Amino acid sequence: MKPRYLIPGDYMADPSVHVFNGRVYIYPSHDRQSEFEENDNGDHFDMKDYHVFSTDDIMNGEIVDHGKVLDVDDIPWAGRQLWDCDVAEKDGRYYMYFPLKDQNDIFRIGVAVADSPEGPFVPLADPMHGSYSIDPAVLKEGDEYFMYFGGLWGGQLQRYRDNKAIENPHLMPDEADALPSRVVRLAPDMLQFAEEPRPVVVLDPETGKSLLAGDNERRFFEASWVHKRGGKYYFSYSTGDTHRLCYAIGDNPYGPFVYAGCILTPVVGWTTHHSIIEYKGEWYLFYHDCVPSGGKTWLRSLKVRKLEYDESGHIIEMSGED
Ligand code: FUB
Repeated sequence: MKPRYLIPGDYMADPSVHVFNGRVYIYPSHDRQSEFEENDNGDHFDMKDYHVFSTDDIMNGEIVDHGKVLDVDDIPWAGRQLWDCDVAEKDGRYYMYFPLKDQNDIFRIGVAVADSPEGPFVPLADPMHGSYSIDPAVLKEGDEYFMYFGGLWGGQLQRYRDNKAIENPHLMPDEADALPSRVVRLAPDMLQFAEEPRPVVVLDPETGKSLLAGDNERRFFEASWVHKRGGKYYFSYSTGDTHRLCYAIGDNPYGPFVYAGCILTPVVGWTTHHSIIEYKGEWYLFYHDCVPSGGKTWLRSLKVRKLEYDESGHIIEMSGED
């Protein structure tokens, strides 16, 4: 079955997708034409609001737009750039986690709360204490919730070591361990971290050691997502400057995860970003590309396709050119 463009009338990216109350809810970034030139800092991703979409038939059904659910102008601590968000449900309330630069141009992660998966979401007055960088993705595991986050370059992860800002932000040398994504358990009120974030280590299956910073074809760059299948945890992510979606498999939400392969080869456009869900017995990959905008990397369009596993539980690699 061919991939489907989900929202042909607008530019949406970075889909975080969940099933709430039997229905599929899509929480994307909302791309727009920016006055900023394209640069390595990502200034051209100058998004200002979020919409929520839903459906009960992923490949063929109507995609309902529930409208604008959060605007940067309503966030008290806002500077600029609403990047990839995610939403988690607990006890009938819905918590949207969003990365946004504060008034010092530093990415923090904020929370906004709603009584329905359709929003609208009301933001808290301050970002989450101890939060940094971008791309929050939340895994619900029984009564506990784990947030994965982080992104290199414009996502500012290289500014931090051991959860503290360093004086001279820098990437690691090629022969050092790759800078990892982070994982943190959320507090029972869902509004703060319950602990210090920990590194999400991706191991090389050959050496049993961390992937190296110079292993650009396989190491983490941004766009964390975790799904569970057959008792295993699949940590998937973008390799950034090599434009691949890759994954690694672990036995618990904290990892470590063992590198397992490529999910999607490069799409048209610089960024690649996704989520994976099971719905009505089938698995789906939600992602984006820039074909409809003629390759403008800041004007991305949402896509979905079916995802399959082989008998050993490995994801069958797909082409981003399809
Ligand atoms: O949409 C802005 C940024 O681009 C996201 O936060 C990254 O994951 C990349 O997709």
